[in-house]
Amino acid sequence: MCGIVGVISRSPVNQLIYDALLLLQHRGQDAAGIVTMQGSKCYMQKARGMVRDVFRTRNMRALPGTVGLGQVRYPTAGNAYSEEEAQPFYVNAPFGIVLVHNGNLTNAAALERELVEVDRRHINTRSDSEVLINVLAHELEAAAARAAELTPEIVFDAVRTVHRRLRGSYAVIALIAGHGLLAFRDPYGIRPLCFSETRDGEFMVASESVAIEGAAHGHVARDVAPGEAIFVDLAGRVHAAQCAERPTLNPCMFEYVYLARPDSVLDGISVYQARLNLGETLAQRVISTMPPSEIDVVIPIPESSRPSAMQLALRIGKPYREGFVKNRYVGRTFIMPGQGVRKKSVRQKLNAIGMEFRDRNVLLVDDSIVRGTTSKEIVQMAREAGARKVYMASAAPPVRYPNVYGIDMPTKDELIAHGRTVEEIREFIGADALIYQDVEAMKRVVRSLNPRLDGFEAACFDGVYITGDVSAADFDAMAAQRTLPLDEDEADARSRLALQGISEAA
Ligand code: PCP
Repeated sequence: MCGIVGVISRSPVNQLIYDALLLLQHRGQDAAGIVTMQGSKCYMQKARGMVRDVFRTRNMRALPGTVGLGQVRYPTAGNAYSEEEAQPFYVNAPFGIVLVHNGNLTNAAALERELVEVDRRHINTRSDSEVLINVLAHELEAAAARAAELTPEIVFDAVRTVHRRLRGSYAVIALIAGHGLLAFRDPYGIRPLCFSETRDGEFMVASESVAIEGAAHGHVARDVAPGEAIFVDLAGRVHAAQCAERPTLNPCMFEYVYLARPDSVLDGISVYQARLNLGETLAQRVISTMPPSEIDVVIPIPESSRPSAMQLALRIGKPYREGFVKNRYVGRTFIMPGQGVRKKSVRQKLNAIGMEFRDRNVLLVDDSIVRGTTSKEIVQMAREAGARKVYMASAAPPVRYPNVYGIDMPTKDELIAHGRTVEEIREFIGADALIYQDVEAMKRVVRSLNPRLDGFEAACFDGVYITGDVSAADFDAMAAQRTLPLDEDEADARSRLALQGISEAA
């Protein structure tokens, strides 16, 4: 999972891209990058770390131009710690292309072989985004060779072939030097991408609507459709074409559960409303599991669970109280690379307000339980704070299967719900009761917000891999691609930096 943004404007874009990346920081804390273009020359700054640390004034001054891209990275493939794998990626030929990608290619290994053996291209890193830019470059070169100039139709022809070659999830923004900005989305619409156009000729495309509204004070025109490509030439003219054969709209359910900001609207669905709806159905599960009279208070595990917890409390008629305070200077733990850092972070991230727990039966609500790191610590903290009974509810169903489409859940063994019953999970986290959302109810209440959806990519909950091409061998390959363990000193240093939200690039 990453956050990406692209802009074509009449004025310098460096600050606008920076602001948009800050608004997308929740999608990736590991690395950030911006590339701008002036004339046919590219200017790039990328490094490991958070946005505020990667771009200092001197870096911003060195990013001139009215066209640009940006990315915040949360690594799911390749080497999480490699600086070279920070995006944007650049290839020299044809034209000069820079690219940012959010998603995960499930056939990256096969594509890499093809690129090297057949297409005679060179791959330098383990990143699937480098594979993607090379596929795009190869197909653009082939399409351009058949015509006198690079028209939008030629670009779309190249994207058609790219769709035929790629598998998995991808939302992509690329700049083609001297020609314009290209954005496209995989034929299932798994990862989000939306855009805005203003009357004064500014075009902006981003992973989430919040980046457009917050950074450009613009209004989202619409989402890029699954399989669609949009090409904006340097004069600001917008061209669009459907480039996939059978596109369907199946956005990633985990975006609504956890990844996206609540103030974003993705594929016509307000993330906030989706979380309220999840709280509503979770309340029904609670009521059918235990008499609400056994609960004194409902407490969210900040941040993402708040809307669901609030709605649940309202529905069961119990007070909603803030029992944990989140240290705003600690990042999101789920997207931190490394279990050691994540575990250590929970207690530094959250602190209990004793009076909300003492002698009470508390119902803790989280958006999801993935590895169980947070719930186990939190239940313990609630008991230490004096709770009589600690019940736990998850607004998402059990996460039982790996995600192969860009969320860092690649191996089943690290998922607390894989191969365990709810009772076994309850025992593991040490709660007095554990109540999960129902898979079908989750899909129903989120889909009710946009019936035009064909469905969801919800493999981590239902085990259905929507692209239909994921085999057991692919899981093994992805597990093997996991970041190599760090030595102890390095892990400790990085853990300290992550907790402080400070990058080495600072
Ligand atoms: C994540 C999420 C749950 C946790 C982690 C689930 O919190 O909201 O609390 O993962 P686990 O079972 O593997 O611990 P954060 O990433 O800290 O983000 P937020 O503050 O948005 O809830």
